[in-house]
Amino acid sequence: MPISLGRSAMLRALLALGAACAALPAAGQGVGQVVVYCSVPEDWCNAVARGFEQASGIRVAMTRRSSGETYALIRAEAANPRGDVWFGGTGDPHLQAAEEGLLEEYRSPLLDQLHPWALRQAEQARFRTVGIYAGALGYSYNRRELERRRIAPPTSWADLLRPEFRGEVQVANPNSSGTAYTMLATLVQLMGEEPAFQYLRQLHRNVAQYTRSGAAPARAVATGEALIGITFQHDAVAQAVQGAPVVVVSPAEGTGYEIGSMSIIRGARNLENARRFYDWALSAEAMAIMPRVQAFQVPANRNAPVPPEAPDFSRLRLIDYDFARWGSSAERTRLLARWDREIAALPR
Ligand code: S7P
Repeated sequence: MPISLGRSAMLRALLALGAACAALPAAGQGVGQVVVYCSVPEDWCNAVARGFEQASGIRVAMTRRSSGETYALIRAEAANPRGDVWFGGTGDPHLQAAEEGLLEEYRSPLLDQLHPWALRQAEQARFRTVGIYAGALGYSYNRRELERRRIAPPTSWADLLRPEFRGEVQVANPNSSGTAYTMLATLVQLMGEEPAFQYLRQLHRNVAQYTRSGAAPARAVATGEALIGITFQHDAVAQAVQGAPVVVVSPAEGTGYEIGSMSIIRGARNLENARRFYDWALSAEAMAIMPRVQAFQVPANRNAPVPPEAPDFSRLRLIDYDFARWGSSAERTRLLARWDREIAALPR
């Protein structure tokens, strides 16, 4: 039955229609926002935010913190989550958060494009996290400074204890930094727990400072502020390609590695947008951003280009890092508490 409207009713109806149309997204555009907690370097966070905004029309509110700090924040906000996605950072705290019920299960349609190691990370966490890149641990030294002081280059973990490196080594605090936790868990797996803590006690004498951020020691080596920085190898490569006199070392005894991860936060307020971000971030297109911002990890999508600067995993002496164990809530909490008690508290 046709409906007839008076003039003012017609005007009201037209205004209402206009307002409704203005609120609708144009074809192909998303609405609203997604809140991303980012644990990779700032440049990469910003490039990812811009890339997703362009691809989706969804606004990204991004904040950057180290891996351990982001884990602590998500835990503190669990009753009232403010973040939607946790992008990047070492996999261990993602696994711990998954186990503690802080993350949302999601099976992206892009999972079948990933390398087995990235998928294994997802399976291990019952799809509450996923691998997005892999990076090997190591250290770097300032070649120019070593030559000037006529110090023989270090090649192993053992070399870092040499007396000439007293007060010359930087590494992050494993509570805030995923990189430094990877070192802690790596040494325990490589040497056994008691010898590893004995090693860390000796290393402590040579450590100038424990930084908050894991990659900061590589920057300190580049400027000559530190002789040696323990970081992921790709973070030191990023300094070397900019022309700094930085030499990257993969320790002779062997070393550990990370599966950098991504997760959706449980109770995400923008869940649909979080899933769209997650799918986009797993694409080869999104991972192609990495080398453009000098992120030289191995990307998880099989179709994404591997930067030639990325350390070649097949040539590294890697331990069989037990992510299930060292990413578990019990072990990560216990190891960090032991490090606080027995290492951080030591005088130098
Ligand atoms: O710089 C890249 C990278 O090394 O940073 C992440 C790291 O966990 C964040 O820094 P923190 O050590 O301070 O937590 C790594 O996942 C990534 O490869």
